[in-house]
Amino acid sequence: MKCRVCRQPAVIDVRRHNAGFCRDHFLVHCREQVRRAIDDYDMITTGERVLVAVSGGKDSLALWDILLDLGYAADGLYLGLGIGDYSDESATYARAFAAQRSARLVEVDITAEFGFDIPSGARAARRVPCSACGLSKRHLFNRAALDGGYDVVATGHNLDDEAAVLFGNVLRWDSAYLGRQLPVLPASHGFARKVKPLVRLAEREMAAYCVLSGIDYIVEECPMAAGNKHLGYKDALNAIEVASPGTKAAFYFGFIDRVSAVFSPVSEGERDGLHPCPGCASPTTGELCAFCKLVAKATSNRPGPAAAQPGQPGAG
Ligand code: Q46
Ligand code: ZN
Ligand code: ZN
Repeated sequence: MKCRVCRQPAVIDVRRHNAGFCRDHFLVHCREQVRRAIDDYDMITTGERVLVAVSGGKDSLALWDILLDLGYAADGLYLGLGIGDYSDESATYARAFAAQRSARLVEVDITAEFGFDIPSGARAARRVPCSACGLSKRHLFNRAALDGGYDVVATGHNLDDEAAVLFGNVLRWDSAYLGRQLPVLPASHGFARKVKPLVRLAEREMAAYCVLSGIDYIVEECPMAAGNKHLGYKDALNAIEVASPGTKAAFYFGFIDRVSAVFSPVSEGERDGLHPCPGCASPTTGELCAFCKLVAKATSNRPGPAAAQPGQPGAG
């Protein structure tokens, strides 16, 4: 197979585009897909400050790299989740990338700042780890963006991630989630704007992007991911995609462009009942926000007053 652009030998084929690319034109293709996603959905305006949620994995590091190449003022935010060796190792990749690109990496360590780690916090709160982790990440990314004066939080969700989440939400007809499943969530009521600039790129393309541009990333999956429903949805969609390339993109973009508006009033209604959490001032519909409840449960049996006080290294 030859490169679609220069006719030199291709190093990768992208079946849903029915195209091969040489190294250089593949990197251009990835940047172009991100630029188009940003333009099509009005994700980021020139001059805005972007906070990239960085995990040390291929998607978030590729996203950060591309945003910097496109000229955006993009800092990274790494959350130390306390998931054993996986967290220690993923942090080293995030730091190494930041150093290599002379970019600014903000770090928040959940154990040091809030007195619990995700595995033990999830057990104490009787939640599955990914649920405790997901709500913590959403809360802390939002907090860091608002406190740091960033205009927008960018996450590395790719086409495979978004199609799998959509598939799960459609299987359950979860209308509130369907209303929120957009490539851009505008800022409102104490929420920073959230954008997903990788929605036009598949997981395999992000791995190839990192390999071809010399970005080292953590290859191991998070050990807590085993049994995660989304992995099953991804496998199911991959089987369909092999037989019929382009189906995943048609499924996701068909929903975004033609169906999602039907569901948005449901989630807009959800935002109406919001008020500031008495614990942390984040918007919530409950007495305390989900993160403050998690912190309270996760630290309720810990001795000493340091557990829930932010900014005390070594607490917990
Ligand atoms: S980090 Fe957290 Fe993921 Fe690990 S515990 Fe689950 S949500 S799998 S992206
Ligand atoms: Zn080429
Ligand atoms: Zn709170």
